[in-house]
Amino acid sequence: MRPSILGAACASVLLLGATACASSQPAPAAAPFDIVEAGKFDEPWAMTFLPDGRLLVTEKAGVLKLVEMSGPSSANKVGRVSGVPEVAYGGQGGLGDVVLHPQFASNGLVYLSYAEAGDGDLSGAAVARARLTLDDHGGGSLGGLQVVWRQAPKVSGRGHYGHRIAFDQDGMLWISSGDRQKFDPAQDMQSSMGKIVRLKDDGSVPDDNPFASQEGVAREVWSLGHRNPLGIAFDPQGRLWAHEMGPRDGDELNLIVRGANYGYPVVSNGDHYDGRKIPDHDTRPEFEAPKITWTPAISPAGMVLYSGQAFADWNGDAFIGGLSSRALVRVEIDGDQAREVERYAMDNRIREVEQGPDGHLWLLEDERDGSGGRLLRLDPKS
Ligand SMILES: [Ca+2]
Ligand SMILES: [Ca+2]
Repeated sequence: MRPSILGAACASVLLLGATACASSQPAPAAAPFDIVEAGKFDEPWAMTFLPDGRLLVTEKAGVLKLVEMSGPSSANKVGRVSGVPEVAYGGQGGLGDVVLHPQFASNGLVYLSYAEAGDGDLSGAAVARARLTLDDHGGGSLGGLQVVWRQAPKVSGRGHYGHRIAFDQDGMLWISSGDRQKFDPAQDMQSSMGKIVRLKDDGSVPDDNPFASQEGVAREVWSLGHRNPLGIAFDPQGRLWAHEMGPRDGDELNLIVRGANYGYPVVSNGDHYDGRKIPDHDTRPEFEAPKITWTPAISPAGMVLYSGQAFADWNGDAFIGGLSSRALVRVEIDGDQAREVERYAMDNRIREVEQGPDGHLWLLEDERDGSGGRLLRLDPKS
């Protein structure tokens, strides 16, 4: 039986409906898992498991690591994969996401996102793919690197690259493209900033994209009006969920609808950091409203839709890492609605969430004051 999961704050507003409940914070939950430390990395950002159970981890400065799980965490062997493209490291920029091609087992293709330098101090997110070859010494190399997408245009600043990657069940490549802290480009169809992008696996634009009949950048756009989406994941029905950092408060979880406009920077349930108000979502119903908004912010980073057996009660739930909230957030999805049901306090900012081949949940902590970020495995309490 599922334990009672509604905290007092949530239950007290339950009569107001799911949305009101979702935007309040559940009481801290007692974790039904033990936390096992499985490694430590310099500014870790993302990870993905290989079919054989080994793990790729990106480090923001531009290093790709390979972890061989060999039982006790202290014995895990960590090697290096060479051939990573040069990254524009600084601020929020550097090496970002890592995902496998759906046919990785036969083609060996790995996709990486990163901040790419342009002229002067300009930079932009990029996604490249390359063939991974592993050696016998716990490391490997990337070959035949090919850039399949570039955020356009490159701009100044070092923030809000977004650049999370996911493949859908049809083998399409999806990229979240942050607004680079430039605001209005999120509404400009000739900028890829503040968009969710859908491409074929080689970076070409599918004919059935919602704006494929337009010119230029618009052709790659699936949805617009986003701020800084740092987590995207498909549910078992093939629907895409994406969270994004709000400005001051107003973090969002969105169900991504073909061609929809999510309203940033015209509307947000948060406001600007300098105190200027941004009209809330409910003032402009023509924009797609979030399924969850968080005030105070959780600073969402990383997300999986859980489908394992190790935590059988959690099948179909979304797990979201929290940076400022130093938490792992569990979200229940019911039809096209979603609500936060539990929040587990963690020691540190959580940057990335992944599901392992054994159904365990894995987390990467964010870098902490030059002492690295830990790789954590969550084991069900027996
Ligand atoms: Ca991942
Ligand atoms: Ca607002």
